[in-house]
Amino acid sequence: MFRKLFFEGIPMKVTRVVAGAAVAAAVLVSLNAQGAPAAPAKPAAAPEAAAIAAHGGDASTLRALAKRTGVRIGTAVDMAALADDTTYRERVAAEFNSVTAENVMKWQFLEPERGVSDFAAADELVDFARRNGQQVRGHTLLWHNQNPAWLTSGVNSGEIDAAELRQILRQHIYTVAGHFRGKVYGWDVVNEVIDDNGNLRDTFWLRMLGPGYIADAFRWAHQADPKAKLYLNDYNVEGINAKSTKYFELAKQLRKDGVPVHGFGMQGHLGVQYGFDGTALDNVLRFEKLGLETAFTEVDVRMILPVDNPKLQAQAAGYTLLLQACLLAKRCVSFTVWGFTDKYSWVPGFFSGQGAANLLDENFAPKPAYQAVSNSLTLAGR
Ligand code: 9MR
Repeated sequence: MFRKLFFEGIPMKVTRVVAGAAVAAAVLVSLNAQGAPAAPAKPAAAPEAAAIAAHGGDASTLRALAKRTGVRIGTAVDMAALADDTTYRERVAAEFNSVTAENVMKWQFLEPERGVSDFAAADELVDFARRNGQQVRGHTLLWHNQNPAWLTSGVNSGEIDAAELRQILRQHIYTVAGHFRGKVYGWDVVNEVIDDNGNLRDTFWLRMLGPGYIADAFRWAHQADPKAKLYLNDYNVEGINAKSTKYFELAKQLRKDGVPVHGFGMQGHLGVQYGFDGTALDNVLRFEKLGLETAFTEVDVRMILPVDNPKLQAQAAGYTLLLQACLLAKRCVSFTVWGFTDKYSWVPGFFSGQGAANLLDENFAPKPAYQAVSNSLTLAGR
């Protein structure tokens, strides 16, 4: 499948597979250029590598099927499950070629004490990914949730004023994007900065720093890691609506101002009880017309429990809608699920009475949605 891609600003016709390989090579080169330990040409043999073969090998895993489409297939990773649950670990390795930290790259975990960085858990994920030939999406440099207590209490008490907050944010972005330079291929630079009515979200960032904090965050991230793809990321922006339209206007303005924004991330937290918005592809395409790449970054499709067959079918349709929008678009580079087994999912804890949002059930058995994703990738590949 030949597609028109823009690589380093030069329009070229390449297969997406070739483009993916070029990106991987660039990551290796940049690692070496920074004096980091030279990456081996092939990922070192690891127990997880055997798992890839054990789960159908190259022929049938999602990552093998996705490779033939040029769209990366990713999952959020729960580090506790990765440490404790062998089946989970094997499936992460076997099925996905991209990973996102579900939590451990958030500020709360990276700087629990002011001035003291703790990269241990995040580095573990980066190492796991390297051993298994996977790429890493960075999530997230700036959010209104999961910030360290010292930061939120300092802001709330007035101990940290606007000028200091700006310095703190800049330092955080330099430190974190700098630490992972060459190790993550992209960052959700700002997460959820627009509300459902299409206004800039009322957060302490906006109240204290004014709307310019968004452009600042992108500029600082670009300074710290000039090769990383820098993303706006949010939920309820999969279709054309007030919120996604505000992002469209914001992205257009930022690009016009020369701010280094490269991508639009649509989280994709859907629920079968709401139905699905058929404008997803049009939405993706309008962002791509601005010159941005796109990605589905946190897909899951929840349901009101108990599970039944019609809900499972609807769930499969929800996954399919978003995946096909990505496959049909020209510059949609990845499709990431927010967890892949119902055994570990944020959904039941946040939406009472809801769950079963993932591709595999709590025993790692594939649901119709897994089959649907697999079929879409199979049919889209070449
Ligand atoms: O899945 C994450 C969960 O473990 C955390 O407790 C939660 C805290 O708010 O964040 C979840 O991940 C969120 C992501 O970082 C941003 N988009 C919404 C995700 C689901 O809430």
